[in-house]
Amino acid sequence: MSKIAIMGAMREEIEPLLAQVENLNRVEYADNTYYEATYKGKEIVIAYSKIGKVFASLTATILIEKFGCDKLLFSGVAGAISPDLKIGDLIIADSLCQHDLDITAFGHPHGYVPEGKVSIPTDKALREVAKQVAKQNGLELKEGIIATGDQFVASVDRKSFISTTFNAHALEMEGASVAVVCDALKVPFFILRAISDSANDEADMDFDTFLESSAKISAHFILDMVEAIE
Ligand code: 3QA
Repeated sequence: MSKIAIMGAMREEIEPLLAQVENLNRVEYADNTYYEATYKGKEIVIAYSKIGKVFASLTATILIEKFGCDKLLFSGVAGAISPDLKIGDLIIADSLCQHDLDITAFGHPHGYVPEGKVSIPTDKALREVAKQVAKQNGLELKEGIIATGDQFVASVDRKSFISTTFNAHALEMEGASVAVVCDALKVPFFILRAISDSANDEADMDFDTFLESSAKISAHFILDMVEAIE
């Protein structure tokens, strides 16, 4: 049977998960806390990484290499790029890219470094599970490209750069680094985000207002997925 990692970036993103799971066991490791648990008879390990790509890569690596997780689900919030994404809407990543990775001075495209990939797709089977869960619950699930960078985007200019350069529909600060780790270690992964703001000049205010409610929407969906995963 599989052991499923569920990660978030901020405490608020995993708290709704911790409230629902059973047989919680805290493990302190690498300056962070990992929560072994079960949900509907399935073994899971939950952690929040702290914000940004570096912390997220560290946590994803530990969930896989130390805890032996063989699938990884990310649950959290994101800033919307597409105007049809409203606060509270769910989006799953088809693929992810790093919008702040830039060696364009050498003629390379944005998001690319030698021996790397501009875009990394998520696991198709997990995306199918998500669509099935959405259908069962009568929920709308958007699907698209998610752009990741070590910046809280609160600017229409930056947002439109990310939109035109990467065709991205939403943005956040961890997904693509989790993708790099899971792709390299050949672990199927899935990234779900509920919109907390629109990455514009009101983003900081909206984020503070909607972090908790949107994080909950994402977390509850993820738990339904855990139940549905074979
Ligand atoms: C933002 C969180 C980080 O983990 C990425 C939320 C939602 N809206 C975003 C936006 N730009 C980039 N990312 C996002 N997550 C952390 S900064 C605020 C921290 O509060 C996704 C995301 N517009 C600290 C309180 O002092």
